[in-house]
Amino acid sequence: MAISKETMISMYEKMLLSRRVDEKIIELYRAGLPGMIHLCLGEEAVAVGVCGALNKDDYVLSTHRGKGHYIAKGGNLKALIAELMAKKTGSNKGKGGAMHIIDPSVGMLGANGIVGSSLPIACGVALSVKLRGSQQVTVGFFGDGAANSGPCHESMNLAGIWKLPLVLVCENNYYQVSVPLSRHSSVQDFYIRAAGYGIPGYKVDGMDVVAVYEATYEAVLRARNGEGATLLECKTYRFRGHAESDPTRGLAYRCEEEIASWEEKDPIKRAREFLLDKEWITENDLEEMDHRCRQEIEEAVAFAQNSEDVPPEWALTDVFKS
Ligand SMILES: Cc1ncc(C[n+]2csc(CCOP(=O)(O)OP(=O)(O)O)c2C)c(N)n1
Ligand SMILES: [Mg+2]
Repeated sequence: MAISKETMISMYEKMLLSRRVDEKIIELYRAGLPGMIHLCLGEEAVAVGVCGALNKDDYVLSTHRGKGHYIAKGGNLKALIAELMAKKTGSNKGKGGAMHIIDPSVGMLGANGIVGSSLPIACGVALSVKLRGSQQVTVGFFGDGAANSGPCHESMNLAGIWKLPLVLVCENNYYQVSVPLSRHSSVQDFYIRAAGYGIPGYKVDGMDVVAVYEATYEAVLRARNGEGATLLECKTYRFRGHAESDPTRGLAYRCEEEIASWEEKDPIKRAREFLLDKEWITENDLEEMDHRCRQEIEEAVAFAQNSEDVPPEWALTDVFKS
C-alpha cells in the first residue's frame, strides 16, 4: 500500500513531536525531573510507522520505553508530561511515572517496566478481541533484550496456535542496556524465529517510517482478515544512553563512530527529505510545524507545572482491596 501525502505529513509531525518531547525531557531531567527515563530518541520511525497504520480503537502494549508509542497513538501530551512530574493531572494520576503510561481512550493499554511482559498481555487483549468478534488489532512492542525472555517465546506460540489478530513488533536497537546483540542473542535476526511459531516474520528498516508503515499496514490487514499474527523486526538504534541516568549516551560500551553512523540514518531527516523530494511540503511548512510542536510542548509543561503534586495518601487509592 503506497503511502498517501496526508499520512506521511501526519507521521512526520508525530515523529518531530516525539523528538522535541524527548529533547525537552532531557532538559527537565537535568533540572531535577524524578524517575528512570528511557527515551526513544532515534527510534521514532518505529513507533510512528506502526501506529500510523492503526485505528484509534486498535490497541498497543508498550515497554519501559513507551512515551513515543503513546505520542504516536495520539496520546495527550499534557497528561504525559504531568505524569512524568508526578502531578494529579497525569495519565496515571501521577502515580505511575514514565514506565506506566496508560490511556485506554487512545488504545494505549500500558507501558510496562517488566521486560518481556508486553507480549503475554497483548496475547490476552488480542484473544479478547477475537472472542468479542471485534475487528480491532493489537500491537505488542518489545525490545531485542525482551525477545530472549521466556514470555516472548510463549506469546509467539500462542499468537500462532490461536491465530490472534496481533502484530508483534520487535524494536531491535542492538542493545539490552549495555550488552550488545552479538553477546546476548544466538541469532542476529529475530524475524526468522517467527517460522518456529507458524507465523510470518519480516525484517524492516526501522529508520525508515515509510517502510515501517507499509509493513505494518500489511500485517494489520492480515490480522483484520482473520489470518492471524505477524512478527515485524524493526532494525533501529537509540541515540541516547539506555536511560537518562547515563549522560554519556552509552560510551562505556559503544563508540562515537558507531553512534555517528546511525545518526546519519536519522529517521526524521530521512522523512523530511522524502517530503521535500515529493514536493509534498515546503521548508516554510516544516518550520511552522516545528514551531507548533514546540508551542504544544511549552503548553504541556506549563500545564504540568501548574498542576498539584500527588498527595501521599493517594498511595492508598486505586488499589485492589479484599
Ligand atoms: C524482567 C526484567 N528483567 C530485567 C529488567 C531490567 N531491565 C530494564 S530495561 C532492560 C533492557 C531491555 O532491553 P531491550 O528489551 O532490548 O529494550 P531497550 O531498552 O533496548 O529498548 C533490562 C534488562 C527489567 N526491567 N525487567
Ligand atoms: Mg534493545
